[in-house]
Amino acid sequence: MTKNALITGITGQDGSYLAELLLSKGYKVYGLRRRTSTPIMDNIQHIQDEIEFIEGDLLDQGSLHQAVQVSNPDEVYNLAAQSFVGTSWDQPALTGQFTAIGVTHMLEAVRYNKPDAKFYQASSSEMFGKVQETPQTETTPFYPRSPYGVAKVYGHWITVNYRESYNMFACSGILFNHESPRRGVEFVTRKVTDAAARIKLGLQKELRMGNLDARRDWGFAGDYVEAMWLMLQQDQPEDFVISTGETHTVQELVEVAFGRLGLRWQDHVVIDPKFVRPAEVDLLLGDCTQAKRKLGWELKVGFEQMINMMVDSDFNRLKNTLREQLV
Ligand code: NAP
Ligand code: G4F
Repeated sequence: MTKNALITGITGQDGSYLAELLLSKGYKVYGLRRRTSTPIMDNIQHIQDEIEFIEGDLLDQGSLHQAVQVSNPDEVYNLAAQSFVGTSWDQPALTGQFTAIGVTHMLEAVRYNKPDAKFYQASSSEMFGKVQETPQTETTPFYPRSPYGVAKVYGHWITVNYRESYNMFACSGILFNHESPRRGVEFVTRKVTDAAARIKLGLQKELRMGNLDARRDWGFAGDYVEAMWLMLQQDQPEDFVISTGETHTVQELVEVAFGRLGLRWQDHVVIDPKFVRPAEVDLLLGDCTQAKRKLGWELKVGFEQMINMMVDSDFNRLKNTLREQLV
């Protein structure tokens, strides 16, 4: 029988890859989408005719009740959030409302309307913040370092609480950074790959950056959405760390991206205090042994391969735009 899935955050990076995956498995996919004056559908344009969109917002409880009633989901993937850490210092209260309280709104909508639906919460390695041990596992204590991280800790624990209070199948994926050509340009990987391509094409001269010493465990978003799906195919709800088990500095990322286009990064990168954060997460490195063992999850795309993919995508996109402008 066809399964129904409801995805919040469907227009985002992960929402788009997850929708593709679920459609390929024969799911009927419903996507919660905010009304915007100028719709930005870049990530899902190619599959938009296969998705049933429901208008709603994490802050509007009624719209979430309706979304669950209309979609009658077997599985709910709660990916919507204010997801940019930098912005969370500029808009801490809004980040708390979307990224923390929004999770409770979604859980309530599921509890009232479809309590047997399986629920996935998009938790984050940002919750480990000032890391208490390395590598980080499912049992590493949280020590968030940003309003975003604090909000995600709330979202994580309210999901655990609904599981324990109401016996719901509710679980969290503690996902480490994952990237792709569909990543927003404000995040460091895409900012760097886009800038390297612009510099190569003569559209830009310098790239202004913050802390190059921070270390992240970067994987490919397409691999990570598979882990989300696998978590909801289990008999018992359980939280899992999803990561590559490798860590790289921001400088290494810059080296790979500029190197792909034969550029010397030192000739272009300028440190700008504007991009240095009030409190930094210095090092993230995940241990996903449990996900490999219990879910059978496997990583397919490595760090360099992913950065090269992003650089090539940005370079080709910009080159085509330039070509069209010349015609
Ligand atoms: P993203 O590209 O920023 O997408 C966020 C999505 O949330 C967008 O579709 C956005 O819609 C939607 N949204 C934001 N506020 C909303 C609201 N009030 N009501 C309804 N929808 C709202 O993020 P992503 O990288 O795909 O990440 C997906 C989830 O995983 C997020 O919860 C993020 O915090 C979490 N996460 C991400 C990573 C990572 O490395 N990517 C790692 C760990 C956890 P609009 O298009 O209308 O803005
Ligand atoms: O790419 P970022 O903005 O990602 P960050 O803060 O690690 O958060 C991402 O991953 C989390 C999982 O751990 C998600 F939950 C969250 O939603 C998001 O997807 O920054 C990565 C690192 C930071 O240490 C930052 O200080 O890059 C450093 N950085 C240095 N210069 C910069 C810049 N980051 C940005 N965005 N822009 C810079 O110019």
